[in-house]
Amino acid sequence: MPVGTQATVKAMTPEELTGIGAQIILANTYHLYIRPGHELIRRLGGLHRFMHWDRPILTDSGGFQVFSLNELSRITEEGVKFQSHLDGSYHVITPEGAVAIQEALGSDIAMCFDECTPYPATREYARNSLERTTRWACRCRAAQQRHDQALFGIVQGGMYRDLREQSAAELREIGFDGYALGGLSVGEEKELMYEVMEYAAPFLPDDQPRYVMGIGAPEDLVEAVWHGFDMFDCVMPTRNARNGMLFTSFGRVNIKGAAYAEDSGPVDPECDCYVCRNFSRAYLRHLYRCGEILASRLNTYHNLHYYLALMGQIRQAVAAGRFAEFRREFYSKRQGVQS
Ligand code: PRF
Ligand code: ZN
Repeated sequence: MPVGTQATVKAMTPEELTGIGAQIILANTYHLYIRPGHELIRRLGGLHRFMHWDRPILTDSGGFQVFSLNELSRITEEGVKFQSHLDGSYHVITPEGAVAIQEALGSDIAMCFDECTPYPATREYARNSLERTTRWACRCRAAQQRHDQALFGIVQGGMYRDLREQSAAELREIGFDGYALGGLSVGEEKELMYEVMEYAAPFLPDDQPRYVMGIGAPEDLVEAVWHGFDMFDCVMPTRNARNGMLFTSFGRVNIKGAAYAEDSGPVDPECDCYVCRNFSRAYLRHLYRCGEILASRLNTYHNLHYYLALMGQIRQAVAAGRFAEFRREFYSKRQGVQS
């Protein structure tokens, strides 16, 4: 899912997104609640109409964003109290409030309001935080009024296997339309993140969507699918694009580099996107160095195309029963290059 935090996937029009095969995007409850306000979006016909996107939208519930954007947020059993990062005004988001906001936005998939356990966390901290997340999940389920919106539960429990198992079991008991792993990619080593994905996937139903929140690099998506996950979101393709970092089939390219000053080749010779068919590395480097708007547009277009094409190839490989082979090839191509 390309990330469209503020009701826009930065630098991309909806037509460009559908043109490269985006099936669903993610938007953020927290940001849209603060500005322009969920009631305004509801009055204007909901988020799909507001942003002119007619495919599915998943909204994250806001808990994670409150913490990552507000040093002064306070968590209580009731919910999270925080000051707006825009004007300093005080707000409270509760599980009921997070569901009501997501219903006003009219997203297709809403996420439960959770507490993202930081890393590292003691067992006791992680247990309290997961148990609160379960109570909040229960309140989210009870607060749902629209039944045309899916609601996903979020597994917490830090890096503790038994706590992840407890969290998943409690959420399954409540019953959700899909299940996410939260609390990953919070500063832990990649190997540890892969280990948690490996042991936690079997705790979740295999006939419902399994979603890892906030990942990742291309290799993280390959590993997550390998362990049984279906859905991901990450700002990496879009944010890195705006910083001049491009993803290719043989690793990462930093387009700022002097080595590309007179490079007439495409960013990725294996990519058939609009950017790679029409523009050279030298030109993209020039646009970036001049701070031109088109640099962000073209870099984002290529990176999202790369991610969506990668997921398309993964789906095909899985369907054909050759994903193990695909995974081996994926790594062998990237050998010896910066990844
Ligand atoms: N919870 C929610 N959103 C998230 C996360 C989480 O734990 C993460 C974890 N990195 C990303 N986005 N609600
Ligand atoms: Zn390309």
